[in-house]
Amino acid sequence: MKKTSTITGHVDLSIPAIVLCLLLLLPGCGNTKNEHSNHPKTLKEVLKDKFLIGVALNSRQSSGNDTAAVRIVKEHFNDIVAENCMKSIEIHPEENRYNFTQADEFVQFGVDNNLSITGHCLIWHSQLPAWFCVDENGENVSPEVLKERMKDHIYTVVGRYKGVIRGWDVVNEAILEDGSYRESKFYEILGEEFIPLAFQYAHEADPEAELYYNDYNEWYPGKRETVVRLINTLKKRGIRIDGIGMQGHLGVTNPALEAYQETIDDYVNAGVKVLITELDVSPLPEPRRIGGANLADREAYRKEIDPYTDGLPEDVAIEWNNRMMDLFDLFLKNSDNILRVTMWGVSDGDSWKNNFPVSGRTDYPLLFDRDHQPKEVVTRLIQQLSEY
Ligand code: 9MR
Repeated sequence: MKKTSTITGHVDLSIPAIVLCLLLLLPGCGNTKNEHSNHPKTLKEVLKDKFLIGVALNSRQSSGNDTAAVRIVKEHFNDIVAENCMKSIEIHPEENRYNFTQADEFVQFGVDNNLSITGHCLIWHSQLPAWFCVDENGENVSPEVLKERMKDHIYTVVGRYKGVIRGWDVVNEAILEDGSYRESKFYEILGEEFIPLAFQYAHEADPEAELYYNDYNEWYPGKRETVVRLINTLKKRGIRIDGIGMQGHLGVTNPALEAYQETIDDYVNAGVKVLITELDVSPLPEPRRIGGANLADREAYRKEIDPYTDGLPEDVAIEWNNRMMDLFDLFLKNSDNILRVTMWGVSDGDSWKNNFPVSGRTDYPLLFDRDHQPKEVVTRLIQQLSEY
């Protein structure tokens, strides 16, 4: 766009110009020396030298229809991930049919708004289309066939967004809390080898893309030991892995921050970076204190475990804000080793937590409330980091 300029060579003190000059003399108005005028006001500004600050988008957001959420995304975040539309059931519903409509729209949203883009997720036992691991009789396919299918899926999806998507959750949630492998179809047919294969295919499809393993509840010692073993195996075999995604589906007291720190340390010592993914902190009672996101761990609705339908009492809101602040303090302390922190949704009304582990509750797990207003922790973070 061309800049407009005047070439008359004299200053024309018309009325608007005089008004402008007077305004410039008012304290804090256009005065570059004013000590507050240049202070950053958004999360992405204050965190820019620390780590990327990301958010998951649903398709109403990446299509631009949810304008209130889009305003927040553009203002505060610099990385996006698709909450659902890149999962295999959505993007590859039948063996010979891909559906890129929503994924393309999501990626375009990122490109148009100059955001870094995370791909989620390539190989996951859940939201997996029925055809993927079985033949026409419903029997498991052979290891060779499954390898071909995985390769085709990964080559096609990663290849389509090559050079545009910064990094991929290559494998999601393959390891259980006790450190054993989840008995998924992938594991049943290929054993542990399905994970190195998936990383290898993803690297072949886009050699520049960062590659991550993503899971929840990694502070369980058994689980993180197996994740560390996996990192070692990949590294020993020269297969690229950049980071471990630590899903943050947390409660206000569970888990302890020490366990979180130990997990970060273990991963960093194994030679990878950490990504805090899928962050949401629920202040609601945890019926069974299992934590995490295993979709099978559901609980029936009871009024007494849905106590805040009319809003969050002040003491609970204070506890929630303090917990989120403590978590961000921990992330900031580890910022040399953390590539990104991603919220799993824009505002409370969007969150999957309203339906997990109990359907139909009113939850408050995200940084922006149902009216799209920032919670106190957002203001505190911006203030604290601006003062450095
Ligand atoms: O937030 C997602 C929700 O809308 C879907 O219904 C659900 C279905 O599996 O997946 C949710 O996202 C999951 C993410 O992709 C992987 N980790 C756990 C997340 C919460 O279930």
